[in-house]
Amino acid sequence: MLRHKAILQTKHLLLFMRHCSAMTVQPLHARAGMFRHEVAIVDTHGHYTYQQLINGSTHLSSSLREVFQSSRFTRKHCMGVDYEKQLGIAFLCPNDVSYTLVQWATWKYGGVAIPLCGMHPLSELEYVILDSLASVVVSSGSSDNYNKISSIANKLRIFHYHLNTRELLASLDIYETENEQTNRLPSDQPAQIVYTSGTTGRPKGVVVTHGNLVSQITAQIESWGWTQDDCMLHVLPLHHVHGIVNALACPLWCGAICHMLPEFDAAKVWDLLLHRNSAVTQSISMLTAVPTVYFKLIKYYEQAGYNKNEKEDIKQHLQSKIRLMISGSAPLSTTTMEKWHNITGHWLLERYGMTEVGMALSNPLYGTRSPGAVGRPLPSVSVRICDSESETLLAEGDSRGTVVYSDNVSVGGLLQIKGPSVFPQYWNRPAATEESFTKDGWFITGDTAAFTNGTYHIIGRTSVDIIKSGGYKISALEVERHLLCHPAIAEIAVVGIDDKEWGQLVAAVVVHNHEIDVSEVQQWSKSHIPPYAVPRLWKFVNEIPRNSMGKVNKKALAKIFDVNNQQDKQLLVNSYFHDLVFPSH
Ligand code: MCA
Ligand code: AMP
Repeated sequence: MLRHKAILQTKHLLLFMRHCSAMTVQPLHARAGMFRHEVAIVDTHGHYTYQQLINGSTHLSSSLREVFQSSRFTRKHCMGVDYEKQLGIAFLCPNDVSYTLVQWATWKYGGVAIPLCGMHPLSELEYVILDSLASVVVSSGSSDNYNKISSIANKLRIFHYHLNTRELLASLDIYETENEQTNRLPSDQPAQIVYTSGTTGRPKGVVVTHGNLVSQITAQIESWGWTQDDCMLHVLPLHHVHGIVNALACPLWCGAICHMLPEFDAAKVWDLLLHRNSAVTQSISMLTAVPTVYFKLIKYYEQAGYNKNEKEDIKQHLQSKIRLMISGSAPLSTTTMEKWHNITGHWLLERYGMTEVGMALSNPLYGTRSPGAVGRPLPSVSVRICDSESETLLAEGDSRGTVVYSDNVSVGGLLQIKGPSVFPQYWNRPAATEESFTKDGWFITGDTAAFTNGTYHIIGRTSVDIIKSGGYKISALEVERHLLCHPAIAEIAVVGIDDKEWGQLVAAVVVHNHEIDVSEVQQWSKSHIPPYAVPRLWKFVNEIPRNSMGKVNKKALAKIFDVNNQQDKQLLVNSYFHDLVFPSH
């Protein structure tokens, strides 16, 4: 009864929000009171109700208030910067309930949540903390998280607040009422800053407002038929929109369950999908992941050597228990889609999104999901495709339909997006913000798209310097910039090489100064760039070919890696690099 009431309330709220032009929104955390006694999060330590999330986050919010006031004072005086208006709270939490508690506590305090990534080297963490002008850094979980944050906070003289697990768990059971003041927030109030790779410069902070968040969440709730009975399996990192919004905020918005794994682990995911060895009564009904995850799940299944009956049982279980499996963040190959269908009986629903806009295009919940296509605009999202040279409008559409203005739209053009889910600005970067929007306010995605047979297709990117590997966006220029600091590297060009498992592999063409040991360079790289950005393929040359303007033709250069030569590739990927250590020339 309660559940039905809550679903009805959700529907009314959605309708209300669509039709009113109020300048405030009910933020995610303010909805928890509707589902108090339901389980919200399951993690490796236990399970937590929505009331416990209210309790823990309200308690933490009060602690942060005290910390914030003193730290703002400290920073103002020690660095001479006016932090009065910047309520940034950067946080490094594992994938467990503490992440949501910090996020909600930040919002209850009126602050901006800036999620950090535990895999990033210290220099990268420090960069994000400094660039975002965070005034407080919060950590929870392992001593590794504590040590990393503590060393940066000491260096930058920022207040470090570490959540003591025992205290945190105790706070969950101290009853708190909601904070009336934050039950509605201005829709343009920043909720979070998510860092994403730029093409040319350092990573940029994408400011996402509460209005953006609500719009991004509700578009998914409506398009993908979310209900309170759903249980999402969460296997993604929590510093990107896919993990933050699609896999975590959506279930919490509608009173469903988010079952969080600390990290992706194929064996554990299969166990949970099949509801094996699980102490949890609720079985998984949804999964959202990047194509690499599905590739790895298929590989694990194939290696398990199931017999015919076992395969049938698996398929039957997944067909009866799982409602929807979604893929995105990178192109899904037809092979992966078909293999997954043969194993599970499910056609993956592929959708297209971006940190700056949330989800924009999606295959249908009901009806045919075409391989290689990303479907149509989500509710409230407008998209258009413009000719890449003349900028002529080729097609424009929204969830009601697309008008085609030119047959050239099947060849492809620049994809642009507009709507309430689109971010307002890159943090502290007015020039970059201005460059990213057309004069009439459309966000320029940098992706090339076509519209054929009633559906959109992503067919490439405008810049070869953006690589997508394992669903992560990597700037080739950033990797080059960092690796050039290695004493053995004289010149470097980084390119993305197509790969069935990772989508693209990061590859480096290098001119070296003296004898070079690739495994040493790789190890060294890990303290400067995230592990997923470290080049996996290496080629050593005497000279990197350049045109008369001194520019490298990266498309031509990529051919140096013969992807059809499996032996060569295997050798490289497996890091038997000694064969590749060339004498100095
Ligand atoms: C890791 N390895 C790699 C790569 N990453 N090798 C080649 N290329 C890579 N990119 C190697 C490691 O060095 C290690 O090798 C081995 O693979 C296992 O590493 P591990 O990190 O444990 O890998 P994993 O856990 O299997 O990770 C695969 C993953 C992960 C789960 C797919 O990459 C991931 O979580 N990706 C999701 C990123 C994401 O959320 N993107 C969304 C952003 P060795 O064992 O030899 O050391 S896009 C977004 O948010 C927009 C809005 C959108 O549209 O969604
Ligand atoms: P990020 O900047 O990390 O949010 O990644 C966004 C980028 O991921 C987009 O600009 C696309 O290039 C890519 N992307 C996301 N979903 C898809 C998809 N389904 N197919 C192809 N590319 C995608």
